[in-house]
Amino acid sequence: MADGRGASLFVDDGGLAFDDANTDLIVIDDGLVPTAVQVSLPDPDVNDSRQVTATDLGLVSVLSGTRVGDPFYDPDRDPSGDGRIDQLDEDIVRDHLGLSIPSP
Ligand SMILES: [Ca+2]
Ligand SMILES: [Ca+2]
Repeated sequence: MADGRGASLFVDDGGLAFDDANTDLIVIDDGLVPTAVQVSLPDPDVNDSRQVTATDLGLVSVLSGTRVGDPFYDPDRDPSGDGRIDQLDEDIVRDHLGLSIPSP
């Protein structure tokens, strides 16, 4: 998106705002040197059904309280990608309930 001063911002996410990798690339181009920044975006579609539903919320909720290193921790059910499954992750899914994610 241009800011009116010749700078631009691109988000290259391979066509999806939410993807399996939980990371996306932002390119900031000031007209001189483009700079790429890797960012993490939440992925509320934890079962990759391309819809965010109560099923996703249940899959996250059942593992709430687990973290990296715990036997039941599952990174696919950690929408924030911070290594802990907690209320924040449930809130991310809840905030996106009903969202449909287009096919790539
Ligand atoms: Ca889903
Ligand atoms: Ca988390």
